[in-house]
Amino acid sequence: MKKYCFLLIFLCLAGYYGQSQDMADMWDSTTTKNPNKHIQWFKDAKFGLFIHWGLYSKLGGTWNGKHYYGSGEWIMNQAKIPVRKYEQVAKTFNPTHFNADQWARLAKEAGVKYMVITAKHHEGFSMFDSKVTDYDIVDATPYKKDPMKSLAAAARKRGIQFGFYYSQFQDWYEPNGGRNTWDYTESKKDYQRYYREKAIPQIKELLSNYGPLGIMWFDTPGGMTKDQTRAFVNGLRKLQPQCLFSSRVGQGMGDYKDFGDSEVPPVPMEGAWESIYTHNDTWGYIERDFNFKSPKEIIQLLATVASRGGNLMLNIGPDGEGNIPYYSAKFLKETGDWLSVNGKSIYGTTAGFIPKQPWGVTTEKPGKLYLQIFTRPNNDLLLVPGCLPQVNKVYALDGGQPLGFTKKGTDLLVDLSKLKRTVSASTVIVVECKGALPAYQSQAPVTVSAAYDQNLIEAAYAKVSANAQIKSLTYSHYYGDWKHTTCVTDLTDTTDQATFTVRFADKGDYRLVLEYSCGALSAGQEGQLLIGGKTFWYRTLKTGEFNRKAPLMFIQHPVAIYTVDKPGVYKITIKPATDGTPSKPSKELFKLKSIIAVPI
Ligand code: FHN
Repeated sequence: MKKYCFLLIFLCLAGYYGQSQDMADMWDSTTTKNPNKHIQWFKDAKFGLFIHWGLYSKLGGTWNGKHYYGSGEWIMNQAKIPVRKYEQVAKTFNPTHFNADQWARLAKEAGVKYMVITAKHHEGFSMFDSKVTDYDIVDATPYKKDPMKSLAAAARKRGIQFGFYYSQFQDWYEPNGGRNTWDYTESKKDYQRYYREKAIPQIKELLSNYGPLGIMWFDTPGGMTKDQTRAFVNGLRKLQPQCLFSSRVGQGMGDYKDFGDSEVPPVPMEGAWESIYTHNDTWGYIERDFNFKSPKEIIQLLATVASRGGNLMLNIGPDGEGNIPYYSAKFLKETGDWLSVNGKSIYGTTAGFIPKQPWGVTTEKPGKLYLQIFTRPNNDLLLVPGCLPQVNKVYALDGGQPLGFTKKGTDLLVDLSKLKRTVSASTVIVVECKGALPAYQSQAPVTVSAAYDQNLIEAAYAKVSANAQIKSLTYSHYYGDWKHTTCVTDLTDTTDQATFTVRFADKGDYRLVLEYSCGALSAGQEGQLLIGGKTFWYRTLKTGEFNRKAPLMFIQHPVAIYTVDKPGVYKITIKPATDGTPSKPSKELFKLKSIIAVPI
């Protein structure tokens, strides 16, 4: 039953994921029905470490004195550096500070269960000892050693699955590799020759010389038909049948789905999948990028991804000397400290059956529901909606403090007053039950309560009508640091509506704030918010245009104060106030990210 609920959600989101995003979209949903028999370790792992390390790490985002912003590993492409100049960087690449043991120890302390490192990124340089080319770390640099050998061994020694990232199509060094248009003419390239002469032999080396690999992490597929991709996959699989292939091998193949960079599905998703984020805004090292996610952000992201059934692989970018950025090491260790106490609520769990609540998210194991509390309720009474089977015991995971609870209808109310007020990114409460937990409650109303400073009613929970859609919008702040925000779009005519089913748990007055993005053409239009038979009017405010290559700005626009006389389930509808006319067609009202309900 549970399985079908997930499938239903998956199908509902088909439009959401149907648009062209990163290559990650090409994952075959049949994999969920016919999974690779070696997938279980991956599904249980939940937390992985991604490492981008190459010649670009030496450049750190600067070429010829000019600073480049965005993703450091793209500097060759951004600055259109000719191959013959770029290859000179290898002569200065001497990462004497690299210490495989230190890196693996950090990974262990961070609590990751797998590690994936760039063997060859789009720049074309091999960070391993390759007999296929001399453009590799052993032959072309003063370092002359193969760091991948020692890293694979050090990771394995600590029980961490080891894997390689390999850019199988984009190779800006090779005349026949994909996407170097500044040195070579794309139309003259023979991609098959590139696959035959470099990519396939090198991937074979990786699969043959580094022991049992957990993952081959492909990226940005291209230049192969579906049949060619199948032959490519089948040929490589023979070398290490247990090694999982990521969905970015392309053409709907792969053993698990990778979402776009920095993307999490807004609700649980069936099958094995992974969200990939980088610690700051770049994948490869940039010396000017200090936007490191705090331990709190990492932990809450990890718990959120786990609550939807997936893994988080978090990237770090060591520099050209082999140093891991100070804040990456520090914040990863702090994440590991939290995991060492609360790991049971993450590793080996599946998605929680309760949708996101104002206090946080849930994960589960048979007979156990883990409440990940990001925000403690002001009244210390935690409302857990959703028809739990017989509850035997409720306690804090850290320290085991038993907590009082009562059942009220289909709700469980947990008394947190005995719980010490400690600072934690997520305080985990365990609810032990007798019997199976229910299936994911996709139809449950969004909870709003006066016990929180604010309550988010997110676009993903809308029911849309007519032409309105729920879409994941992809954009970037710097070059390549993709962001994704789920919004209701195409609210153009009065029949295009977004309706949210909301349960107000407490009576009182609530300020309703619309969080939206609005371009110049949409600004100044009138919209309505309908609730409990009342209509509230507003005029949209300009924030800026939606453009994949620029930040998508959102405004928080208070539009109503509504008095909830009686706790219960209410509908909130957002729609344009008027239809267009043939002479003055209406425009999309805005791109709605959320309604924020603020108790006043
Ligand atoms: O273009 C690459 C990018 O440099 C980085 O490696 C990311 C990581 O997922 N993958 C590609 C873009 O999706």
